[in-house]
Amino acid sequence: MLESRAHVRSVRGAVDTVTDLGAVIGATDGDNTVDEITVLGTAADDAVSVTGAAGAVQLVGLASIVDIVDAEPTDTLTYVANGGTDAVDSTGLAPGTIGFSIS
Ligand SMILES: [Ca+2]
Ligand SMILES: [Ca+2]
Repeated sequence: MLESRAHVRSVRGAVDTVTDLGAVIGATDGDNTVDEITVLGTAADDAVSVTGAAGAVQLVGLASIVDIVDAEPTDTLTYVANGGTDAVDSTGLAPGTIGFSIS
């Protein structure tokens, strides 16, 4: 739940948000459970870029930068366009980092 609150704050404010999906905050490995992160775009046209590798994922292009650490391949990151004609570039996301989808 803490992760969800952090996420909501990330799309409403202008402060970078780090979401740690590890079992222990500050540790460097995953928690072996499925974590689902949803990032909401704005109602306007957004240009979003997702990059990452080795458990670290970054989504830029919105009011704030969303950083995810300790991600596992079974975790998911869903980007919701939320209206407008959005451009999403995930070519910088290494395969097996996190399950990324666009909704
Ligand atoms: Ca996980
Ligand atoms: Ca949008």
